[in-house]
Amino acid sequence: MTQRVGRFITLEGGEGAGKSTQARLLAERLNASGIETVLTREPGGTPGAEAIRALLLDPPGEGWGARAEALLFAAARADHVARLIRPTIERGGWVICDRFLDSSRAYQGGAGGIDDALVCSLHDAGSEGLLPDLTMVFEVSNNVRSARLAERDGDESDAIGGRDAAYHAAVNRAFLKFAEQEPERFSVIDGNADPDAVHARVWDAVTGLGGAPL
Ligand code: T5A
Repeated sequence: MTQRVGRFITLEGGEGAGKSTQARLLAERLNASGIETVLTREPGGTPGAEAIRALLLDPPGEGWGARAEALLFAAARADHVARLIRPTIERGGWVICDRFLDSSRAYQGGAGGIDDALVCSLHDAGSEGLLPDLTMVFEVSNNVRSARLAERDGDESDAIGGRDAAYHAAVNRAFLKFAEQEPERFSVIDGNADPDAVHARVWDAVTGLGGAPL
Protein backbone atom coordinates (compact mmCIF):
# COMPACT_ATOMS: atom_id res chain seq x y z
CA MET A 1 0.00 0.00 0.00
CA THR A 2 1.36 3.47 -0.86
CA GLN A 3 1.75 6.15 1.80
CA ARG A 4 -1.32 8.07 2.93
CA VAL A 5 -0.71 11.83 2.74
CA GLY A 6 -4.16 13.44 2.37
CA ARG A 7 -6.90 13.76 4.98
CA PHE A 8 -10.05 11.76 5.52
CA ILE A 9 -12.91 13.41 7.44
CA THR A 10 -16.31 11.88 8.13
CA LEU A 11 -19.58 13.44 9.32
CA GLU A 12 -21.90 11.28 11.40
CA GLY A 13 -25.09 11.49 13.41
CA GLY A 14 -28.78 10.66 13.34
CA GLU A 15 -31.29 11.63 10.67
CA GLY A 16 -31.68 15.33 9.87
CA ALA A 17 -28.74 16.44 12.03
CA GLY A 18 -27.39 18.63 9.22
CA LYS A 19 -24.49 16.43 8.06
CA SER A 20 -25.01 16.90 4.31
CA THR A 21 -25.31 20.68 4.69
CA GLN A 22 -22.10 20.84 6.74
CA ALA A 23 -20.22 18.43 4.46
CA ARG A 24 -20.96 20.70 1.50
CA LEU A 25 -19.95 23.88 3.33
CA LEU A 26 -16.69 22.30 4.51
CA ALA A 27 -15.77 20.94 1.06
CA GLU A 28 -16.47 24.32 -0.55
CA ARG A 29 -14.24 26.12 1.97
CA LEU A 30 -11.40 23.63 1.61
CA ASN A 31 -11.54 23.80 -2.19
CA ALA A 32 -11.57 27.61 -1.97
CA SER A 33 -8.43 27.35 0.22
CA GLY A 34 -6.70 25.53 -2.66
CA ILE A 35 -6.89 22.02 -1.16
CA GLU A 36 -8.10 19.34 -3.58
CA THR A 37 -11.22 18.10 -1.79
CA VAL A 38 -13.63 15.36 -2.80
CA LEU A 39 -17.13 15.44 -1.30
CA THR A 40 -18.79 12.05 -1.15
CA ARG A 41 -21.38 10.07 0.82
CA GLU A 42 -22.39 6.66 2.10
CA PRO A 43 -24.01 4.49 1.19
CA GLY A 44 -22.80 5.43 -2.28
CA GLY A 45 -20.00 7.50 -3.78
CA THR A 46 -19.12 5.16 -6.69
CA PRO A 47 -21.41 3.65 -9.36
CA GLY A 48 -21.31 0.22 -7.67
CA ALA A 49 -21.92 1.61 -4.20
CA GLU A 50 -24.76 3.82 -5.47
CA ALA A 51 -26.39 0.68 -6.94
CA ILE A 52 -26.14 -0.99 -3.52
CA ARG A 53 -27.55 2.20 -1.92
CA ALA A 54 -30.71 1.80 -3.99
CA LEU A 55 -31.05 -1.81 -2.79
CA LEU A 56 -30.59 -0.74 0.84
CA LEU A 57 -32.87 2.30 0.99
CA ASP A 58 -35.60 0.90 -1.28
CA PRO A 59 -35.26 -2.85 -0.73
CA PRO A 60 -37.05 -5.47 -2.80
CA GLY A 61 -39.55 -7.89 -1.23
CA GLU A 62 -39.56 -8.09 2.57
CA GLY A 63 -36.39 -6.02 3.00
CA TRP A 64 -33.07 -7.15 4.43
CA GLY A 65 -32.32 -8.91 7.68
CA ALA A 66 -29.80 -7.22 9.99
CA ARG A 67 -26.86 -9.39 8.87
CA ALA A 68 -27.56 -9.03 5.14
CA GLU A 69 -27.91 -5.27 5.64
CA ALA A 70 -24.55 -5.06 7.43
CA LEU A 71 -22.88 -7.07 4.64
CA LEU A 72 -24.37 -4.84 1.93
CA PHE A 73 -23.15 -1.66 3.66
CA ALA A 74 -19.68 -3.22 4.03
CA ALA A 75 -19.66 -4.24 0.34
CA ALA A 76 -20.67 -0.75 -0.80
CA ARG A 77 -17.98 0.74 1.47
CA ALA A 78 -15.31 -1.63 0.10
CA ASP A 79 -15.92 -0.36 -3.45
CA HIS A 80 -16.07 3.27 -2.28
CA VAL A 81 -12.79 2.99 -0.34
CA ALA A 82 -10.93 1.13 -3.09
CA ARG A 83 -12.04 3.27 -6.03
CA LEU A 84 -12.46 6.75 -4.57
CA ILE A 85 -11.42 7.34 -0.94
CA ARG A 86 -8.04 5.62 -0.79
CA PRO A 87 -6.79 6.86 -4.19
CA THR A 88 -7.73 10.44 -3.27
CA ILE A 89 -5.94 10.50 0.09
CA GLU A 90 -2.92 8.66 -1.34
CA ARG A 91 -2.39 11.42 -3.90
CA GLY A 92 -2.65 14.08 -1.18
CA GLY A 93 -6.31 15.07 -1.58
CA TRP A 94 -8.87 15.47 1.17
CA VAL A 95 -12.03 13.37 1.37
CA ILE A 96 -15.13 14.70 3.12
CA CYS A 97 -17.54 11.81 3.55
CA ASP A 98 -21.18 12.12 4.66
CA ARG A 99 -21.45 8.95 6.85
CA PHE A 100 -18.97 6.05 6.94
CA LEU A 101 -18.14 3.03 9.15
CA ASP A 102 -19.52 4.58 12.35
CA SER A 103 -23.00 4.66 10.77
CA SER A 104 -22.81 0.88 10.35
CA ARG A 105 -21.63 0.57 13.95
CA ALA A 106 -24.51 2.78 15.19
CA TYR A 107 -27.39 1.62 12.92
CA GLN A 108 -26.64 -2.05 12.20
CA GLY A 109 -24.70 -2.45 15.46
CA GLY A 110 -26.05 -0.31 18.31
CA ALA A 111 -29.64 -0.20 17.03
CA GLY A 112 -29.73 -3.33 14.87
CA GLY A 113 -28.17 -5.73 17.36
CA ILE A 114 -25.08 -6.81 15.35
CA ASP A 115 -22.01 -7.10 17.54
CA ASP A 116 -19.66 -4.09 17.15
CA ALA A 117 -16.67 -6.40 16.70
CA LEU A 118 -18.43 -8.14 13.81
CA VAL A 119 -19.25 -4.81 12.09
CA CYS A 120 -15.60 -3.80 12.47
CA SER A 121 -14.37 -7.15 11.17
CA LEU A 122 -16.50 -6.74 8.03
CA HIS A 123 -14.79 -3.38 7.58
CA ASP A 124 -11.38 -4.98 8.07
CA ALA A 125 -12.18 -7.55 5.39
CA GLY A 126 -13.78 -5.14 2.93
CA SER A 127 -11.77 -1.95 3.37
CA GLU A 128 -8.58 -3.03 5.15
CA GLY A 129 -9.89 -1.25 8.26
CA LEU A 130 -9.42 2.28 6.88
CA LEU A 131 -10.36 4.85 9.56
CA PRO A 132 -10.90 8.62 9.24
CA ASP A 133 -8.45 11.17 10.66
CA LEU A 134 -11.42 13.02 12.14
CA THR A 135 -15.05 12.02 12.69
CA MET A 136 -17.54 14.73 13.62
CA VAL A 137 -20.76 13.59 15.30
CA PHE A 138 -23.60 16.09 14.94
CA GLU A 139 -25.95 16.28 17.88
CA VAL A 140 -29.32 18.05 17.64
CA SER A 141 -32.35 18.10 19.92
CA ASN A 142 -35.33 15.94 18.95
CA ASN A 143 -37.44 19.05 18.34
CA VAL A 144 -34.92 20.55 15.94
CA ARG A 145 -34.50 17.22 14.16
CA SER A 146 -38.26 16.68 13.73
CA ALA A 147 -38.82 20.23 12.46
CA ARG A 148 -36.02 19.91 9.87
CA LEU A 149 -37.18 16.52 8.63
CA ALA A 150 -40.83 17.59 8.47
CA GLU A 151 -39.90 20.63 6.40
CA ARG A 152 -37.61 18.69 4.05
CA ASP A 153 -39.38 15.32 3.69
CA GLY A 154 -43.00 15.74 4.83
CA ASP A 155 -44.29 12.17 5.34
CA GLU A 156 -41.64 10.55 3.09
CA SER A 157 -38.82 8.40 4.49
CA ASP A 158 -36.63 5.53 3.29
CA ALA A 159 -36.48 1.98 4.65
CA ILE A 160 -33.99 2.87 7.40
CA GLY A 161 -35.00 6.46 8.17
CA GLY A 162 -38.59 5.25 8.64
CA ARG A 163 -37.73 2.90 11.53
CA ASP A 164 -39.30 3.63 14.93
CA ALA A 165 -38.22 6.20 17.53
CA ALA A 166 -36.59 3.55 19.77
CA TYR A 167 -34.33 2.48 16.89
CA HIS A 168 -33.22 6.07 16.21
CA ALA A 169 -32.70 6.78 19.92
CA ALA A 170 -30.38 3.75 20.06
CA VAL A 171 -28.51 5.09 17.00
CA ASN A 172 -27.95 8.45 18.71
CA ARG A 173 -26.77 6.83 21.95
CA ALA A 174 -24.33 4.66 20.01
CA PHE A 175 -22.71 7.65 18.26
CA LEU A 176 -22.18 9.43 21.57
CA LYS A 177 -20.71 6.28 23.11
CA PHE A 178 -18.19 5.94 20.26
CA ALA A 179 -17.17 9.58 20.73
CA GLU A 180 -16.59 8.98 24.44
CA GLN A 181 -14.60 5.82 23.78
CA GLU A 182 -12.33 7.36 21.13
CA PRO A 183 -11.94 11.10 21.85
CA GLU A 184 -8.77 11.37 19.75
CA ARG A 185 -10.71 10.58 16.53
CA PHE A 186 -14.17 12.00 17.36
CA SER A 187 -15.41 15.53 17.86
CA VAL A 188 -19.03 16.09 18.95
CA ILE A 189 -20.55 19.15 17.25
CA ASP A 190 -23.62 20.95 18.59
CA GLY A 191 -25.75 21.17 15.42
CA ASN A 192 -28.65 23.17 16.88
CA ALA A 193 -27.61 26.58 15.57
CA ASP A 194 -27.97 28.09 12.08
CA PRO A 195 -25.79 26.58 9.31
CA ASP A 196 -23.09 29.28 9.43
CA ALA A 197 -22.71 29.02 13.21
CA VAL A 198 -22.46 25.23 12.99
CA HIS A 199 -19.94 25.56 10.17
CA ALA A 200 -17.74 27.72 12.43
CA ARG A 201 -17.66 24.84 14.95
CA VAL A 202 -16.82 22.39 12.16
CA TRP A 203 -13.98 24.60 10.95
CA ASP A 204 -12.54 24.80 14.47
CA ALA A 205 -12.52 20.99 14.66
CA VAL A 206 -10.88 20.67 11.23
CA THR A 207 -8.19 23.27 11.84
CA GLY A 208 -7.32 21.36 15.03
CA LEU A 209 -6.20 18.41 12.91
CA GLY A 210 -2.46 17.92 13.30
CA GLY A 211 -0.42 18.94 10.26
CA ALA A 212 -3.39 20.32 8.32
CA PRO A 213 -2.21 22.90 5.73
CA LEU A 214 -4.81 25.48 6.72
N1 T5A B 1 -27.07 4.02 7.05
C1 T5A B 1 -26.02 4.59 6.40
C2 T5A B 1 -26.92 2.86 7.79
O1 T5A B 1 -27.89 2.32 8.35
N2 T5A B 1 -25.67 2.29 7.86
C3 T5A B 1 -24.59 2.81 7.22
O2 T5A B 1 -23.47 2.24 7.31
C4 T5A B 1 -24.77 4.01 6.46
C5 T5A B 1 -23.61 4.61 5.74
C6 T5A B 1 -28.81 7.08 4.57
C7 T5A B 1 -29.48 6.09 5.50
O3 T5A B 1 -28.68 4.94 5.59
C8 T5A B 1 -28.41 4.64 6.94
C9 T5A B 1 -28.56 5.94 7.67
C10 T5A B 1 -29.64 6.65 6.91
O4 T5A B 1 -30.89 6.23 7.44
P1 T5A B 1 -29.44 9.41 3.54
O5 T5A B 1 -30.57 9.64 2.60
O6 T5A B 1 -28.10 9.45 2.97
O7 T5A B 1 -29.73 8.02 4.25
O8 T5A B 1 -29.69 10.41 4.64
P2 T5A B 1 -28.89 10.84 5.90
O9 T5A B 1 -27.44 10.61 5.78
O10 T5A B 1 -29.58 10.23 7.07
O11 T5A B 1 -29.10 12.34 5.90
P3 T5A B 1 -30.30 13.02 6.53
O12 T5A B 1 -31.44 12.87 5.61
O13 T5A B 1 -30.58 12.57 7.89
O14 T5A B 1 -29.89 14.49 6.71
P4 T5A B 1 -28.57 15.23 7.16
O15 T5A B 1 -27.55 15.04 6.11
O16 T5A B 1 -28.15 14.97 8.55
O17 T5A B 1 -29.16 16.68 7.16
P5 T5A B 1 -29.27 17.75 5.98
O18 T5A B 1 -28.03 18.53 5.91
O19 T5A B 1 -29.78 17.10 4.76
O20 T5A B 1 -30.38 18.69 6.62
C11 T5A B 1 -31.72 18.27 6.80
C12 T5A B 1 -32.63 19.49 6.56
O21 T5A B 1 -32.37 20.49 7.54
C13 T5A B 1 -31.88 21.69 6.95
C14 T5A B 1 -31.46 21.33 5.53
O22 T5A B 1 -31.60 22.42 4.64
C15 T5A B 1 -32.41 20.18 5.21
O23 T5A B 1 -33.64 20.67 4.75
N3 T5A B 1 -30.75 22.13 7.77
C16 T5A B 1 -30.80 23.14 8.66
N4 T5A B 1 -31.79 23.97 9.00
C17 T5A B 1 -31.49 24.90 9.98
N5 T5A B 1 -30.28 25.00 10.59
C18 T5A B 1 -29.27 24.16 10.27
N6 T5A B 1 -28.09 24.26 10.89
C19 T5A B 1 -29.52 23.18 9.27
N7 T5A B 1 -28.75 22.20 8.72
C20 T5A B 1 -29.52 21.56 7.83
